[in-house]
Amino acid sequence: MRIVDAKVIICSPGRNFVTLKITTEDGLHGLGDATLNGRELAVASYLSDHVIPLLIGRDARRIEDLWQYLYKGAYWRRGPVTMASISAVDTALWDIKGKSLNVPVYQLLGGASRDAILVYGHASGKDIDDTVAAVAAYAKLGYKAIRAQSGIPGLNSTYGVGRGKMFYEPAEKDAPVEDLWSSELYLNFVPRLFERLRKEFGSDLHLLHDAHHRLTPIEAARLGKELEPYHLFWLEDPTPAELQESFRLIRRHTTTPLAVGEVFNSIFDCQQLIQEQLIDYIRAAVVHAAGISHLRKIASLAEMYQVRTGCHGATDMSPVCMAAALHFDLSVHNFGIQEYMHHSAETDRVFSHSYTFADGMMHPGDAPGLGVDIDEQLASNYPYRRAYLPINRKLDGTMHSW
Ligand code: EZ4
Ligand code: CO
Repeated sequence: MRIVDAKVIICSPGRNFVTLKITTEDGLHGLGDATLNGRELAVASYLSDHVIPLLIGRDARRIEDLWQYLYKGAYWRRGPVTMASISAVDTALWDIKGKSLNVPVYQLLGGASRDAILVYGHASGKDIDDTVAAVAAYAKLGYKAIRAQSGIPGLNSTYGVGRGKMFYEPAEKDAPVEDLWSSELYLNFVPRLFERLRKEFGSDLHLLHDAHHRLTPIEAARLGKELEPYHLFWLEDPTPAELQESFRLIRRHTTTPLAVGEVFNSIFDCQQLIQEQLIDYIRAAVVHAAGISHLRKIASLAEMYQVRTGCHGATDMSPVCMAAALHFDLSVHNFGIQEYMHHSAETDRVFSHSYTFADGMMHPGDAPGLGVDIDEQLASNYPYRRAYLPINRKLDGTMHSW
């Protein structure tokens, strides 16, 4: 089953997406997401200029061999641009394999390990009252797990406080927005938010929070400790994870479960975190961690150490990535939770999909392959628009992690 065509489709139905479409001599096609938020065209070029010429004429059935060919064959290993490109190829080939055998991808991955997939939604507000109302709205929609982020008095804008109703979209046109940050104000505020949320919603609702890489290890330890009475499902990205051993310090001080890994692109980024049991959930995503094939290897390592999966699923993971994630989530034994942020109506029109949401749970559907397609004609009405993620500065102007 030879690959006869491959092309990159760049579109912006509300936000930018980079999609790889691979076609075989049998007339089947498969899709892979290659979106790297704020750096989309670098991946598109890597695919068009370097990867696609290598794909034409190859056997689409040899998924693992093609993965290794693109990984080992580049000599320059890893990095978000390379790994997002490999992911797009890998995901598209799983899609094709499913279609050629007439089964949904999860059946190729060992079949369903559960009936449905627990997902969490994103509630945010400008202050505590607003955030309480947003959490209530999500609970009313049936969500059993909700991430809560709130504006902080004294800071003009805060990570995770959305503009849309059902999603949070940080990328802005033309130039990066500049946020202001104070760990002191944040640390004094967040425990009060969760004290109130537990008071309002009781103990059964799963509550999550994202610190978005902003704290030092000892600050993160303090936050984890002070949040213990409110039993978070997880505290996400408490400190940047380039230094994996820094999580030892956090771990020594708190039993609040930790989730890390949305910016990871390989198993080597989380090897120490998993093997030393420094985290509870690994957040690597299909699109950024080199596809379904590589993410399954990460999950297998994690399974040995009782670390569960919690894939990144913000709006910059396209519906193609979302579908791939749901097939992965349904099949893998040590699944924990899946992030789910609604896409805009325009995005859903461009990318039709078979996955569904009901009562706080999702299912990828039983269409052959991934169960997602792209309307290229419609997509062409939404040309690429340059957009950047925000940057973050401390109150004295020092650059800080966003
Ligand atoms: O900042 O997807 O948990 N979700 C997140 C997201 C990320 C964006 C980056 O592209 O942290 O909001
Ligand atoms: Co996050």
